[in-house]
Amino acid sequence: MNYKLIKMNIHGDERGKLVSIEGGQNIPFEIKRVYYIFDTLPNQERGKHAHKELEQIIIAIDGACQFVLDDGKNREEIWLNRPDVGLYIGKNMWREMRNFSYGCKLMVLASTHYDEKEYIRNYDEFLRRINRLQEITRNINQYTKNYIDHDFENIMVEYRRKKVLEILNKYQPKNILEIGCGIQSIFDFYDNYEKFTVVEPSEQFCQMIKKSKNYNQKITVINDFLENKTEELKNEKFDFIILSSLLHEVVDPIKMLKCIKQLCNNTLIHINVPNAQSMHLLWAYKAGLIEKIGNLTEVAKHFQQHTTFTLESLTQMVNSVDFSILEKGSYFIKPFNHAKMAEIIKLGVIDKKLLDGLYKLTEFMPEMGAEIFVNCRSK
Ligand code: T46
Repeated sequence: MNYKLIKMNIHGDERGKLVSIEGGQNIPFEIKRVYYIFDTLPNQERGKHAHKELEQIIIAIDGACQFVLDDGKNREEIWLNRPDVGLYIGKNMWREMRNFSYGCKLMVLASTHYDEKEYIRNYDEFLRRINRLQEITRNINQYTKNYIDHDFENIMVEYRRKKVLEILNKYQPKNILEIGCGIQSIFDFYDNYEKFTVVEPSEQFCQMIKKSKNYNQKITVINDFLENKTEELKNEKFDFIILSSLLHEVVDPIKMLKCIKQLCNNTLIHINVPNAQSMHLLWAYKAGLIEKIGNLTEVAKHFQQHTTFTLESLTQMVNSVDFSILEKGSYFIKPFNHAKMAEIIKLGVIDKKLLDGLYKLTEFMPEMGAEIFVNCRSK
């Protein structure tokens, strides 16, 4: 349940009592609004709604009333009857207020300005939202775990980063947006920026990158889906957007590219995704192990991937949203699937030097790398 009671200190003497509430000290959010409710009546109920983003602290500065709190799964009732106890209610919590004592006065501290669009006043709609949010959280949690658990993916992450860094070092952008950072953001490896924004839906990934020694005041980490933040980020004037290993995972890649387009102002975008014509897949196809080039493999489904790309189909998609391509190619020739690659590394059959060689081998096999990339600009 996203609520808690916060006890506040009373400064009292023979003249009476005083409670002080100080922003940034005993309040877990920045206070943007204060309102109070008075002239309440015992037979009148209030509330009966939830908030999408708003956080509040409610204090019965005089009298008492009962709060019903509901997170879509459990319902709890509490009494608010002390001026030194605040009820914190976080987002996505249904609340009802009843049994007001005569003259009860509630003072409310709120984290946002008043916005009626932010209310959910219909209980069924609230339940639908909660179910949707839980589904997303479950998927993201499972996704996070799969990536952390998978051996060879950690090595692929390093080579993918190497590619992104080559491009960052070439263009030296100053205001960067990274969409979906995984367990480590690129800001750990590239520091020639003035502003760095990360948008990442996994809370665990966000917490991990915030613990980095390179995390600093120039960095903003937003724990959300890009689609929800496009409006907010529209005026940021990013000069570089990194969309590394993500486009194949989203349900609607064109929609995502269109969201990105709204953030562009002569912006350079780097996109990389797995290659459906990677050497190991072509080999598996010729060996009769896979029926068709371009089908999602079992490992791909495990990682919640939705779309397969070739250099040609990625180019077409990027062109279809009016981005012009500056460079494109592939990197890291991967002869085997992830599991076999992990196995031969464990056995010592190939070492770091040979892995580095595989990264560069696309010089001779330009379209057969395990991953493909395009660097483009919005027209
Ligand atoms: C909450 C509980 C504890 C405004 O114009 N500005 C405001 O800042 C607020 C809070 C309300 N209003 C208007 C909207 C309605 O026309 O005041 C009217 C009464 O608001 P409402 O019916 O939402 O009041 P309650 O007591 O049911 O709920 C209020 C808060 O709205 C709500 O956020 O959590 O108190």
